Formats: sequence, structure tokens, C-alpha cells
Amino acid sequence: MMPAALIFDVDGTLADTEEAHRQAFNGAFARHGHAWQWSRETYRDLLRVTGGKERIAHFVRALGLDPLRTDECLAEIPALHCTKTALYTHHVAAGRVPLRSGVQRLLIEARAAGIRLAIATTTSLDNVTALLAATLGPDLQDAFEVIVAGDAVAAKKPAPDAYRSALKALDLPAEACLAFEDSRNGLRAAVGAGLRTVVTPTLWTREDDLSEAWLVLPELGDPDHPLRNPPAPLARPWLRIADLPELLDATA
Ligand code: XBP
Ligand code: MG
Repeated sequence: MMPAALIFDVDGTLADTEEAHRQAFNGAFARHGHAWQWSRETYRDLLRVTGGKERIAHFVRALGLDPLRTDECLAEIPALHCTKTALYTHHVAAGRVPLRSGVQRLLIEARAAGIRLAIATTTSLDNVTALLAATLGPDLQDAFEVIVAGDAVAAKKPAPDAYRSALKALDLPAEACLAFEDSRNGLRAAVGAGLRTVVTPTLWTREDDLSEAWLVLPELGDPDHPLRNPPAPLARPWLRIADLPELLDATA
């Protein structure tokens, strides 16, 4: 059975974006006069908290500041995050964040097969718009008929809200769709919405527990970037739309 729709996460899945996010957070802290600078190690730990505003709040609360100073810093988060998003979208718009291997090819194959496309992400909508504009050619610009982003849902990943909202907008049952994720938080959100999930972890999430994934691949891969040691069911060393019916039927 061919899926009726593919629902993609953004950060880490469509593109490996978290280093750009990390630099944007640090740039925003400096512009707002804070000495805070998130190292890669610190950021990897903070990525357990989804949502940039929530991530900053978690960091502030862990600083052990006096209650008044903590409240002052928390009150500053909307402005801080606005600066961060401006820095990030500027970086993305300059074409510095490419799609991961196989993503563009799979989107083209899905469109050719009449499979609908959606996004369910925790990141801000401005970030999604900037990434799609900078990376997808004109023929794929409006490829995603549904985009559920950031604060559009009450509870962010690992809650299933973003995926449930995407399924509702698609008017499709979870069984008819397939999700694509990169992290445990995202996998829990997709599985929580009843979705079988392909996970392509990044260096940020390679230590995550991905045991609930339907399929784990290092990348989606493509002829220019074939997968080393592709799992047996794949007919080629990259995941193709044509592989999905047999793969899905084998695990129905
Ligand atoms: C990843 C996130 C986001 C980004 C930062 O989202 O958790 O918070 O790290 O973006 P996903 P914002 O993997 O669901 O795409 O600062 O805009 O939140
Ligand atoms: Mg992600």
C-alpha cells in the first residue's frame, strides 16, 4: 500500500540545522548583552527541550539566579527569540543550510506518485519558510500543502499535537501516512499520533533511543550519496517512494 501522505519534521530531518540554530542563539544572547554562549556540548543537552523559547527558559531557570533576576531574564525571552529567529533566517536565506541527502529527490518522487506532503515541526514558521524558499526549486515551493509549526499547537514535541494537527488538516488517518524524523522527541511525537516513522538521526541525535522507529537510516540517500550497508529491503542504496508499498506491507 502506498502512503497517502508523508509528514516531515524540519530540523535535523529536512536539513541539519541545529548548528545554525546554536549560532543564532549565541548571536542573540550577545546582541542582548548576555555573556551566555552555548557550546555544542551544552546545546546537545539543551536539545532535549524542544522549542527555542522553552529552551532558553529552561537554561535561565537552571542558572540559579535570584528570583527577581530570573523573572527579568524570562520576561526578555520573546525579544531574545525574535532576534535569534532573525539571525537564523538570515543565515538560511543566504543558502548556508542545505537539505540532507535524498530529501529533494524523495519530495520529487512523492509528487510524481501523487503522494501528499506535510510538515509537522516545533521550529518557528519563519524558519520553515526561509528554509523551503532557500532550498526547494520553484516546482517544489508549494509542495507542502500542510505546515504545522512552532506555536500553532499547545504542546510541542514529544507531545503528538503537531502530528495530530497535520493529520486533521490532511483529513487522513495515521495508518495512511508515514512520518520522517531525526530525534527521539520527534519520534515520540509521531508514534504518539499513531504514525509509522522513518528516522534519519544526525550527529546531534545519534545517541537517542530510536527503538520505536519503523525504519532507521543514516540518511535518505541518493545516487550521489548512496547508503553504506543499506538495510536488506531497500532495492537501491537509498530510500525510494517505489520501495514503500513493499516495506509497509511487510510490516502491516
Ligand atoms: C527542532 C526544535 C526547534 C529548533 C529551534 O524542531 O526543537 O526548537 O531547535 O527552532 P523540529 P526555534 O525538529 O521539530 O523541526 O528556535 O524556532 O524553536
Ligand atoms: Mg527534528
